[in-house]
Amino acid sequence: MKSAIYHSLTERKQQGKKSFAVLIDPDKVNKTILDELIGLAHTAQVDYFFVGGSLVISNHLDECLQHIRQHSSIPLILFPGSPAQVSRHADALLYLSLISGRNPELLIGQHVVSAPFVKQSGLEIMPTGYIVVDGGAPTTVSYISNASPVPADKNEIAMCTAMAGEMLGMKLIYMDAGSGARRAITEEMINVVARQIEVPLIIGGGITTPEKAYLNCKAGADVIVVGNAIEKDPGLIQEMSAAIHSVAVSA
Ligand code: 1GP
Repeated sequence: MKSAIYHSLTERKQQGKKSFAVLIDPDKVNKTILDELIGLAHTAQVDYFFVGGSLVISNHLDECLQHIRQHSSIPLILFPGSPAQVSRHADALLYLSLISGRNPELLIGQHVVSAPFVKQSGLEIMPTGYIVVDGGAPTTVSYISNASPVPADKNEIAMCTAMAGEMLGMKLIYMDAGSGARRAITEEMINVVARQIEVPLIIGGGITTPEKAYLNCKAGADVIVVGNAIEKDPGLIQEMSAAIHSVAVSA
């Protein structure tokens, strides 16, 4: 089993370093936009690209991954909305189980159906407990998953879900308010969860400012994922990256 990317995540965590992942939705980019993002991401020392979306409508996924691969050395991690979004052109796969929901298909059903295909992909597989938190508006992920998110103020539910996920063997916990969430996850919730788990904690959904990214890292996030805000203003990559990486320096 490959483990290089997971090793880099845990090593960064052990060293007190925070990581920045830029989320790329293949439906929303073309080669010109990708080139701009890649250039900015390299200058800003972005740690990871996450690629995927709740719905990938176009068939650009392979093309998008191959283009990034040709022009960038930043690790490419798939963040799939469905098993159809597994491609051997990435480095690793967030192997998501929606542990905040009670939809058996997204807990284990789709995994069973796609297991041989996922294994054959040769990707590094990173078992990830995926916790969707209410972000103040129905997001694509909450609709598609047909599962209720954790209420935004129920820190203990998030904490117990993350603890159970870790004890079940998940190697990462990803708490997500959903793409374009009106309200990002609170620092209080991040802090309560981070104190109870040892595996890296990924936080995303509705993070639009470097200040919020910084506060999330201070609260215990290990990886910050930003998609929408960067689609709107790619120039944010530099400021976000500086804010996230500054936490490690001062930690
Ligand atoms: C969504 O966590 C990601 O699944 C990123 O969300 O697009 O709101 O940054 P945004």
